Amino acid sequence: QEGILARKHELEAPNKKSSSRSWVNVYCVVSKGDLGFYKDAKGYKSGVTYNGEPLITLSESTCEIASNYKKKKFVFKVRMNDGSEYLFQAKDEEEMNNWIKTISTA
Ligand code: I3P
Repeated sequence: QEGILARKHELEAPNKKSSSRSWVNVYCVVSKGDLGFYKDAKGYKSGVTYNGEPLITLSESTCEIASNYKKKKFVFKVRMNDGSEYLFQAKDEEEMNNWIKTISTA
């Protein structure tokens, strides 16, 4: 699965807020058990990740609806085993549920 999602880096470690906290649109790709972020589809094709960020290993991550985040709708979160956490906003409920399913089962 791939597509554009708005992303916010919420935590960079357990209970440690990220210093770069604005929402940015990133091109997200789940492939071979990893979640990767790219500027756009072209970036994905050429293998250049957004800001050179490493891929996220989804077997070591959890994904769920961000029910405590009230400012936007259709927001879900991905937490890595190092305690880092990202929020993602989908365009509607169906898209959100598709991503959660893909990320959770990858
Ligand atoms: C952040 C930006 C985010 C906001 C965040 C701000 O500022 O406005 O949209 O999160 O608030 O720090 P900047 O763009 O200067 O980095 P929300 O959209 O969730 O409010 P926060 O630090 O309270 O999370």
